[in-house]
Amino acid sequence: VDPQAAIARALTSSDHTLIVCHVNPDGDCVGTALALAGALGRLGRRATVGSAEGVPAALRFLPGAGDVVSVARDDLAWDVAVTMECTTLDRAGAFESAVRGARTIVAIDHHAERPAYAHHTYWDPGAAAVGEQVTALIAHLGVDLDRAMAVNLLTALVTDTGVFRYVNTTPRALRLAASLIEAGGSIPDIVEAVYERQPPSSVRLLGAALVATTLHTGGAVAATVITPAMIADVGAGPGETSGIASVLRTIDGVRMAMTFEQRADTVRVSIRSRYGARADEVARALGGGGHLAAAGAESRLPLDDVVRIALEFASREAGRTAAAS
Ligand SMILES: [Mn+2]
Repeated sequence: VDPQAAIARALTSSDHTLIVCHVNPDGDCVGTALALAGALGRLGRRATVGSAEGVPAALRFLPGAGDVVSVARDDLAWDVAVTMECTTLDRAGAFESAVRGARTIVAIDHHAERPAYAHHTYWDPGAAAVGEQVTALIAHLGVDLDRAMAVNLLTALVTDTGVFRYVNTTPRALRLAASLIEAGGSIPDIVEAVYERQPPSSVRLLGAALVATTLHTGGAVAATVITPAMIADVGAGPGETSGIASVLRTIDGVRMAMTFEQRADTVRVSIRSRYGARADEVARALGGGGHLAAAGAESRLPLDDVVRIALEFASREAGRTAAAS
């Protein structure tokens, strides 16, 4: 069965649809969720976007971002719940039970692992972003892209391709980007809003994290621990550690780059890799997941254990790919 057709049918007969972002929300899940909500609105259908951890400051420029809710009202019965990039339902955070309670569950994902909890699953690991999948879905719904949808979908694509630098920058992704620009999106405007309006604390935290970086496995693995003291020193808030791992990956010879952010009861691990080293393998060893080159985990183990396990798997991946090249 064509999942797009079944999902389009479910959505067009739903009076109230919940669209859920994953925890640690990014430009792809938020932009794509807002675009889908916009398309459903154009069809006269009510849609609510939920994000358990809200909308990161850098994404608040997205059209409709102000309407995103972070708490699920339990007095509402949802006809359809759509999850964006939630490989497992715990990725929906506080919205997990609302999703479970919906009459029909739809999962849209492009991560390496196929979600296994939904009635309808639209899974395409070849898609550069779920934004790419939802653009196709919106066409299936017969809705023309307006400027708001174009900005949201282009932001999904820009952020998930690292501004068209990662290996997922396919001809298909670039053709889609061109059509989204024609529909009113602007890459320079999105790049400025997402990456170039950082608070000074973020740039200072990056500096501290870079200074504290250690190299392992003959320089193939880079790692840094971000402590609560480092965060307090610069006055940074939650989410300001994102992007640091990709800077570590720019070091010559590095195949696997990792940041370990010490939180109250957890350690948040962000992993970026290249040359075929599997970031998602390392993430899975810590109970997380993700893509080949970008993955993450949040572990309740003590910091020392998390770092030890991550370094062990990262070194193995770095060694395996170095031997193969
Ligand atoms: Mn994505």
